[in-house]
Amino acid sequence: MTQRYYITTPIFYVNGDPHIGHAYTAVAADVMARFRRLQGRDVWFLTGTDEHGQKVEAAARLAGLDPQAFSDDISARFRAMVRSMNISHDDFIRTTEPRHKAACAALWQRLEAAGMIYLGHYEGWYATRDEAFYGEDELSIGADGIKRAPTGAPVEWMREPSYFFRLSAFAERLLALYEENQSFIQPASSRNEVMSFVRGGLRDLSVSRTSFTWGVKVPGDPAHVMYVWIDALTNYLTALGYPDEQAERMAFWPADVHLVGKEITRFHAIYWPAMLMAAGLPLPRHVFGHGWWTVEGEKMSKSLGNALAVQPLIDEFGLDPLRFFLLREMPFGNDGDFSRRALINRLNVELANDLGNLAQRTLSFIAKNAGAIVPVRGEPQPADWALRDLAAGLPERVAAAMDRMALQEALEEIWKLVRACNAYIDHQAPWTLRKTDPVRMASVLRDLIECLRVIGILLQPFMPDTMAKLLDQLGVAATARDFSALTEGLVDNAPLPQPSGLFPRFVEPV
Ligand code: ME8
Repeated sequence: MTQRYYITTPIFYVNGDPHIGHAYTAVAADVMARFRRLQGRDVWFLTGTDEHGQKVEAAARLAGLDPQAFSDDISARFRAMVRSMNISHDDFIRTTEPRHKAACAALWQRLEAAGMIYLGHYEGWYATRDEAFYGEDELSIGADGIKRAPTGAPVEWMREPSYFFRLSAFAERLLALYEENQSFIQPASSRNEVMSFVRGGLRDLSVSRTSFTWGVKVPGDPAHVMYVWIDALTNYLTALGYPDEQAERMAFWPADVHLVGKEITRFHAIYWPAMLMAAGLPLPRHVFGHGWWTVEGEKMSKSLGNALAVQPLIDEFGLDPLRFFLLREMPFGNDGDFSRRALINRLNVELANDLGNLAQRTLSFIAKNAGAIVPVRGEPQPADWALRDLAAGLPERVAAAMDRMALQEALEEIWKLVRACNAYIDHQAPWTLRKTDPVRMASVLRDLIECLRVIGILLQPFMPDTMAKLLDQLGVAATARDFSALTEGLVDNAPLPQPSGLFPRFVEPV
């Protein structure tokens, strides 16, 4: 049976425009989804928008729109952003859709029936910006005299009737889960943080609000709307057809990975599994909290006006170079800085010079001097074996890195072969062999394009359009591009199309 793979991104708040941070998560999830598809797995990849809550209601008011019209507009911008990043999602969920409200109501009722929800009162310090309550000990008072959460968000005292979820009952079971499944929370830094938080004890969670109305109504008590995080987390089930547990797509549950930014790992690694345990539903296999991008050394924020939109970057640098940069710049899980200089440097060194040049000089040499056909191998020499071994072992090393979601490491493994090919072509010097030993020249060129084929196939998830172009130039049939075809080879003497450059060098406009 085909193994299933279900991966999700966070659903993004529609209180502001999409930016490079959102695109980052979407691209990383996209690379994982495409990689699994090429491995032959049955993939479901979900993204979407989170449209309820006080924050969205307030943003809509500021824009002079009703929250639904406001959400429709911003949600469409997120949809456009993921389209322009060439994201291969299978579904785009919106929490204002009827299917989602039905799923939230059903899950709520299931928790209530299990005795996991009760009515009480909530009072405490609430930060609207974070949609979260904070303990007194977490707050600080700024120079402006305003009380703030650790995130910098201003807080205000709130008291209201509220339903509670019996989160406190789950601390032991959650800790046991983290112990038994060591990779449930990744990376390790997030795991440690969550574990010490849970060890500190959990309080019951306030899961409804009466102070505003933009949300999913609590079944049987319409004065309350559900806390936006309860609503939001449920989206991962909604998209599979919950509450219809017979729905075909429910076979994708439990999710393999919830990919999120590290600031919301807590919600996914504590609240969500506790809710699922309480409802008697299977738990996701992994929660991965990736790092944060700053822009030119600064935190991205509305007030600084430095949130990078993706379209101008795609227009200037090209889509695939941008996708590449996002995953190449720092180990997946770490924070990184998005700077124009770093981006241009990566593009020119690793794409234009290393890979682009390798493909260009090999393929145009074949076009000019080897009859524009797939050259035939001769007697191998030791240098050939070293290169062939490196290429033959690469798929396994890349797959092992991807299993750990070490996306940057996967790229680094591939680049080891790219660099080895460049060293090989320099040492073997086919331009000299052309005069002295044409049989050997053909053999060298063949080894090079076999490596390019492996590189092109493995890089498809990262740079789908450009790698399609490379594989076209190598004459690789569309049916021979998934990972099962990696061990196959090119066909002796098959004609090769006219090559053209893959990655132009970026030159700063003067
Ligand atoms: O938190 N660097 O939505 P959100 C890297 N609706 N990633 C970034 C980033 C940055 N500077 N800025 C944003 C929410 N992200 C909730 C989620 S899920 C059930 C509900 C990415 O619009 C990153 O994935 O605030 C982060 O977790 C997400 O956008 C936050 O999006």
